[in-house]
Amino acid sequence: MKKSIAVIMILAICVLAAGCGRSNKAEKEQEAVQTIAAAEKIVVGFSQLGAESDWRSANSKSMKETFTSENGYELIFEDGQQKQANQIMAIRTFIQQEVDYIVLAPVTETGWDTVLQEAKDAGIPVIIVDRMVDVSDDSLFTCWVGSDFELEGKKAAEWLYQYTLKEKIASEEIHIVNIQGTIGASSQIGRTKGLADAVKANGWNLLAEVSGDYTQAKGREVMESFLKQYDNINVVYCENDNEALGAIEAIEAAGKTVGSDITGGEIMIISFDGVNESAINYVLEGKITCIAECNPLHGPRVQAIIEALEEGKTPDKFAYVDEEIFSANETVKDLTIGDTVYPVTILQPEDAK
Ligand code: GZL
Repeated sequence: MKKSIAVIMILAICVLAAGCGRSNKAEKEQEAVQTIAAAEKIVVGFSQLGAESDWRSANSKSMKETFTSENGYELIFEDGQQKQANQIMAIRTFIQQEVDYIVLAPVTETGWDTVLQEAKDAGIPVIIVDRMVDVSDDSLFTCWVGSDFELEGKKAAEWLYQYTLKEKIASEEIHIVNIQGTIGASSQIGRTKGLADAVKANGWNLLAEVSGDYTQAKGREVMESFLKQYDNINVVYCENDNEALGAIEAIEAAGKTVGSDITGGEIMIISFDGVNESAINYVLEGKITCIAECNPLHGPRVQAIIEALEEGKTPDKFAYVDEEIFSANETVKDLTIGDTVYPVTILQPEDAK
């Protein structure tokens, strides 16, 4: 609730209470106390894009655990079910409710200008979390916090390149398929570009790219289709762990083996996120060769932005999250991308979930 309205309500209740009988006065004063309590809460309207993956569930959990009443917030959580129209409707509802802040986890990058302009006209700051929005005017949102998805893709592709060097696998022997994320999502755009640039630079054979929409079911379906079309796949680049789990189901159902022994006929699985417990265990078992981390715990990061704004400070417009790359295969110890060296985190048996 907007504090200004709450203050007026409190004053009105106190005036009314003064003119009432004893019992009624107590009720009015209790009402004033409740109104004060409500007035002190910072109301956050959060438009979450969906519940398509373990990453998304962890992201929602982080937001709900952060924006609690005990922490001084009232969280209004709306699940967009992976549809932009639902998210736009949620934002318009938040505007009507006069929330103090709008947080948006956008399903795709485009199509937000109009509704973000409405939020700006209503004087409500908008914080973008996770994926990016592609708008004509950056003043339509206050801040963004999330991952460098192209860097995630570069890390995954560079791990594969370093592996081929150390194992003396010729570039022309790499036959790769990409199970993409939701088309138009920043995470899909960045991870797909990271691979595409490496394919071009290294001369790998990219057989096909199809969206698995970040779900396990679609990931399995896409992999089944790839296996019917191609008999020489030896690397599967999955743009999240849920797709990787689906791909592994399809590969094993086809009587093939996943692993890092490409020249021995195994199919290598490369993935993103590192949230799904089965995926972490698969890394330890060697079924998934490496995972580029994508950290979902944005609740405290968004809270820090809101607290800064409440104090009249100007937080950074863009805040990128530091992330690792995980493997149990010790062939590649670190990656150099640009001027930065990224150590590979080698998972140990005690990391099992
Ligand atoms: C990445 C996020 C992606 C995850 C998927 O920040 O947008 O969406 O990689 C999730 O698991 O569905």
